[in-house]
Amino acid sequence: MSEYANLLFEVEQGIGVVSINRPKALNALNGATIHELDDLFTKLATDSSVKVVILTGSGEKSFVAGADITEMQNMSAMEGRNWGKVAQAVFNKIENLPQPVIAAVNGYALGGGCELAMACDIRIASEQAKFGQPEVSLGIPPGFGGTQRLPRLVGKGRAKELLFCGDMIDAAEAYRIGLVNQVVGAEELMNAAKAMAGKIITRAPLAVKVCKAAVNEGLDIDLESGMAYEAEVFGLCFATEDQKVGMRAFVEKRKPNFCEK
Ligand code: CO8
Repeated sequence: MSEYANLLFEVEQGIGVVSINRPKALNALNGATIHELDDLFTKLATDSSVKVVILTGSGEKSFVAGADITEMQNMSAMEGRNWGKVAQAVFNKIENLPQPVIAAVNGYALGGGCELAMACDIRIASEQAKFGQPEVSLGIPPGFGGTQRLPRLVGKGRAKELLFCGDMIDAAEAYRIGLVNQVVGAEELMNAAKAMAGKIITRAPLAVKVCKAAVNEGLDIDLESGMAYEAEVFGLCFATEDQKVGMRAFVEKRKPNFCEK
């Protein structure tokens, strides 16, 4: 039995699969689910048996249909602010997890659900997935990072259209504007996510972690500082066994067998 009321978690061949599991509420994020995500991702950060994480939603209909509206309905301004900050910190933890995180978006990814998918490194969507930031129809703006991550992914103009109009877009449109990396048939979604995770696992783990950290760091600083960061971590990787293993394997025309965690 899962130790969580609202999450399922399993590990198979180094891939940790996290499913938000409140299908009756279309996997809406209530406070308990956010706390469980916090707990699980805190543990994952130091779990060397998990090389890549896939985040998805239980059931066929929804990835996550947003923050739980019934729970937010009567919040005061102070409660809303605090709730937003707590969830933002959890989403930041997911974004900065040392291991790559792939969102397998199986259905509705609305409001906090779209924001959760955007906190992941890569998004693979089923053809049935729908994305949107409908908060303006509820009298609020996004509060779990949507106003910040959406323009970084799709550009300012497209982000503002999605934020101001609150309309849903389908997976094909999400792909067209760069919100998702790949669209696959619903039946193929988990296979596609696992195939990508499996490919990443064959690459040098430390080098992958460094790529993630450098992209995340670099997007928050100026280009020159980002380049300096890259030069540092590039240099550090020459002190790793994986650099020796990888380059020796290339020269000897065989596949590398990386060892660093
Ligand atoms: N919260 C709570 N319950 C929900 C949510 C939600 N976000 N979404 C769906 N549910 C529940 C419904 O109430 C319903 O419950 P019940 O069966 O008990 O009536 C059940 O899930 C099934 O939903 P529907 O009957 O509505 O299913 P439909 O297929 O008719 O519609 C939709 C599916 C289109 C996804 C529809 O459910 C919908 O519009 N949901 C809300 C989407 C939305 O507005 N999401 C954004 C929420 S706000 C948000 O995420 C803000 C994040 C930042 C907050 C910052 C706070 C400080």
